Amino acid sequence: MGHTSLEKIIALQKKTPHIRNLCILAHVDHGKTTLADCLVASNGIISSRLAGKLRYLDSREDEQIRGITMKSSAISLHYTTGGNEYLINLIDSPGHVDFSSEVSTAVRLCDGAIVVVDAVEGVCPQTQVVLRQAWLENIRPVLVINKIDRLIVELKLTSQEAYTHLQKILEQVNAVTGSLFTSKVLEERAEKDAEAQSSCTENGSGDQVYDWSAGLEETDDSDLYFSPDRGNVVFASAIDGWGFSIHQFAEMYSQKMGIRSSVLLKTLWGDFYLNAKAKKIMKGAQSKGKKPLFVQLVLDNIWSMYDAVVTRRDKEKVEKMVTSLGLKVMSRDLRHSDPKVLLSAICSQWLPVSQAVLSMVCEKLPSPAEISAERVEKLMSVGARRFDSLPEQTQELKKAFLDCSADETAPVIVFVSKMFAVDSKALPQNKQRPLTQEEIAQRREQARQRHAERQAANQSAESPGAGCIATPINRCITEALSVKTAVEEDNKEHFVAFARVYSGVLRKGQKVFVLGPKYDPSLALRLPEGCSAADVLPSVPHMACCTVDSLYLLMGRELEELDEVPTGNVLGIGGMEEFILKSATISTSPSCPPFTPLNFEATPIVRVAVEPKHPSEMPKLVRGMRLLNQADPCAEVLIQETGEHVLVTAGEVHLQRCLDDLRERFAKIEISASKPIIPFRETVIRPPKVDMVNEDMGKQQKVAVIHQVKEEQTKYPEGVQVDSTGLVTLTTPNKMATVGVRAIPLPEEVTRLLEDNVELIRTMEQFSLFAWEDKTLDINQKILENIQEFKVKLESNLQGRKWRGAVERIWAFGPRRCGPNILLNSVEGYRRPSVWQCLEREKETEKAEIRDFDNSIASGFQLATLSGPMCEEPLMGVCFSVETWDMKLSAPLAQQDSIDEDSQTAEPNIDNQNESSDTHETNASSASSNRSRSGAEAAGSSVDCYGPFSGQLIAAMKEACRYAFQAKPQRLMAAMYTCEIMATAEVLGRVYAVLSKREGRVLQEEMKEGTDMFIIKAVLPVAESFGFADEIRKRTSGLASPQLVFSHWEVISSDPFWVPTTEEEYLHFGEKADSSNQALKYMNAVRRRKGLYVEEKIVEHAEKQRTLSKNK
Ligand SMILES: Nc1nc2c(ncn2[C@@H]2O[C@H](COP(=O)(O)OP(=O)(O)OP(=O)(O)O)[C@@H](O)[C@H]2O)c(=O)[nH]1
Ligand SMILES: [Mg+2]
Repeated sequence: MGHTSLEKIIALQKKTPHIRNLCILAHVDHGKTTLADCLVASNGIISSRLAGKLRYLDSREDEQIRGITMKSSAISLHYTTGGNEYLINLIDSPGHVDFSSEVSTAVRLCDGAIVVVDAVEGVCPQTQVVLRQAWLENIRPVLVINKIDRLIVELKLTSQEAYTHLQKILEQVNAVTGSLFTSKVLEERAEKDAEAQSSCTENGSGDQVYDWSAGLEETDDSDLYFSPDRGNVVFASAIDGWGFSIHQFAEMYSQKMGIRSSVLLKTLWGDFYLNAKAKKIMKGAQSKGKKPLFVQLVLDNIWSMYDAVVTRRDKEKVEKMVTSLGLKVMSRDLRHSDPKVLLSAICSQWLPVSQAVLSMVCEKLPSPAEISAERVEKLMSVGARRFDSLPEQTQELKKAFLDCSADETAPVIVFVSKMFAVDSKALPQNKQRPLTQEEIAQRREQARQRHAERQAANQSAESPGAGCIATPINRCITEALSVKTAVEEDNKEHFVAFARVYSGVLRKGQKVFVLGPKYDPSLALRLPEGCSAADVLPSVPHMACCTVDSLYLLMGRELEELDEVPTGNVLGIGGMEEFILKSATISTSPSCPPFTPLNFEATPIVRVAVEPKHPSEMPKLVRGMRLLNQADPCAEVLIQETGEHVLVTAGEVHLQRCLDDLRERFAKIEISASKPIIPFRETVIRPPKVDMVNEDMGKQQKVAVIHQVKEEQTKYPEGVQVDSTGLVTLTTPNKMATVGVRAIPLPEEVTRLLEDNVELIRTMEQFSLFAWEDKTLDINQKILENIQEFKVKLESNLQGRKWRGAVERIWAFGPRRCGPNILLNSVEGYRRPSVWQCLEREKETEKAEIRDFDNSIASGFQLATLSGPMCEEPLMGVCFSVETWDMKLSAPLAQQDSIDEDSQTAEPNIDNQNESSDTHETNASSASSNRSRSGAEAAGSSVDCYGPFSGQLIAAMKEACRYAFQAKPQRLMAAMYTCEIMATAEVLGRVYAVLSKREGRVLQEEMKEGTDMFIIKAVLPVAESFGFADEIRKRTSGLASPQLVFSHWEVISSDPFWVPTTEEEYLHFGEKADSSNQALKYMNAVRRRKGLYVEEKIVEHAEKQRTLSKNK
């Protein structure tokens, strides 16, 4: 370790008001890790010469090779300012979109953030994302505008131009903050209004006062914005080691010019200039054409330094400047052939960036003790639960958070945001330390003894006697065995929990409760009062008791062992892998709630199937995948029904990293990964008005009508009736029930609404389940309002005769009970409880009659929406309307079967929803099999030859949905990425070429102000995206590098089942028309992958062969 000793850090850890927990956030490549290097170098952990080159916190090999950060890592630094000593727990985070989940895990543990912005690129998509994340977690940001050197060296701006440019960047950043702030104020306003209204109605006063100020005027937002005069902005060039805030210059010039520093502070940034004659600072530099103070006193100095050192290499001038600044530069640096070396030697002394950044951090960011009540409540109230609906003991813990006390009596509360794997060799316990004199003596003694023993053994072996020989051999074997286990131990991955203490002191050997994300604090009421983790307690779901094994101080690549960690610190905890999967809450109090889940911005979308090269190594792969799942906050591993092991990642780069990790760390075997499995969705659309050659349908003569009619006839098996409007009627095999279902495409906005409100739908579903069991779920008032709003929006988007009253009649959402498809109850005379039950405050007066087997219909719908008929991909944007449902049942059977069902279904459903995603694939089917099994048991003797009735109904409903779906024009939906590409004018053409080759669509192109860069916004199908970033980079010689973010699903306009029917189409596409149908290609690829039947046309004519080979 550097010059700050471990003891010093341990002492600092106890001074909570002097701790700063912060992370560095930015868009990719804006210089986070380089900046962190400079800060780390200020503590002597690395040499300041290497700062910026080493990228110390990028400790993984692939991070160094690729030059991007992939994992967030923490380091503790020591800094003294104004006579106070501070402990700074710094977390460097990745900027690449694929790793944005790592940002979420870092932000949760911090109280503040350094947001870095590249002075040339300005605010980029990830900059906005990280600002939002910081906002959502209620942590305070400060700004570092980095890479100012690029303005001088690359863009060759004058100091005046640079000033204008910097102003623009500040405006951009503040605009993002401003919009976050406005939306929050409006939200709060709406909340207040709602409260006021309800109290109004309670009081019974009829008068209403309308207030149309939005509340923005009253709320003070001035301290939110970044402004150099407020001291929350640093201008820097991390690579050259310099950085400053205007405070430093204000101090400097107040001594030199005799102007008060407080005056300078206010005027150094802004439209002020120095009137030399009057010796006054005046306003209106711009209108009078004068140099602003900032340019004259600050930027010009830096510009002339660069000019002398880098551009003109004027030795004399440099020496003059160095002496006038009172700096010392080694002659070795003065003579160095690379002017950058000299530059950074001078600048890092003159304006050390670490000084500027760390003093800003200590001054402007809050200490852990200053945690706000708002943030605490947010952390404590999970999901839809209201803070005041939490049990009393739990609410009392809010005080512990706010006190942030390290007292013996304070409860321990720790949050683990992720688990990371370390080599067992890297653990401090296993590190080789220099031996002390005593230890050396001890070892010598042991060796001597062993030698003596061996000699004695040899002697006895020489003397005859069978029994004696056995002993040394035995010992050999046991020794060999123990060596082997030691080697295995050595290779084992250890997991360290990345955590922070929010209250109390966490000690080694302490007994604590580990609470999983799904733990319910009200369960603690069942436990004896005042119990601790050391007691023998009944088992509670999602709660475990364990002993803290080891505690670590995180020092970048190194870990240092600690005995205790007081409140407010970031730490590592060892030995938790058995108890924690990805994140958890650790506490000494069982009534501690689990923290709210992290806000993940990335959607895992890229899936590959992996298998070992040698099939015998399967168990190793399985184990490796399990470890990978634990070590990565965002990766998902699952086993599909087909038995494939699937890995789901956020993007291509993330995928590569996961595969490397599997190969080299977790499974340590050769593995092969399939091509990425591209997800699709299936949907139906309204009949299109034009055909494939853009001719109006219906006007032309159908040529291949005979062809089609033949197909239509074979499409439906016996027992299925389809009428001309698409209503499908299907009867169960025992002829007891008949359902009539129609598929209707949902308007696009509705699909989007459903997608955006998954959480609300989940809450509603949970409420219904609770109601089913005659329990109530207390839902947060705000969430209720959101549900209400969601309902209103749905109603306004479902207009027209077809949708009359549809919102009230919604039966279920699917698949998995929260997906973007709707089951509609259009059965005449059937009233069932609405999905909007939670909104109806009073219990409905007229109790709805739930028919028997209501659930089977919904289950059939869930199954049908989970995998569609085109290629067994989930459905999206489809409404299934049940129009008839006739039952011919003997009463006893129905009763028996359905009672059993009621009691059975509730349980698996709750589990299904909350289960971590690795079981998702099989959820719906297992739920249904559960149900049919229960049906079988219950029906007992009355089972007919077709199996249990509920099962039959589920199957019939599922089939009916599938046929109804097929009766409409079907389409595939492709997942789309959005990307922003920054490129110079020269390479613009090539970027467009790559985009159009991959079926991308440009949405927008604009010039970035003040630069010669263009920003292109485009959408691109995920299916075409693999290798896209690489291709763009190659074609533009690395000038443009796009980042792909999943954005939405889009209907592929071509019909996969299309065959040419009109003469025009024949002319255009030929009889087979298999050349142009992209949707068909996608569909068949998926079917082939899933081992489904693929209908392929046989080559009939020899001449067609030619086209085929050309296509290859
Ligand atoms: N010209 C210039 N280049 C810089 C500066 N700071 C960083 N760089 C360069 O920018 C590139 C990216 O720097 P990193 O520190 O790895 O960026 P990062 O933000 O950590 O990137 P990710 O972790 O991948 O998001 C490197 O090549 C650095 O040398 C700077 O002040 N000026
Ligand atoms: Mg980095």
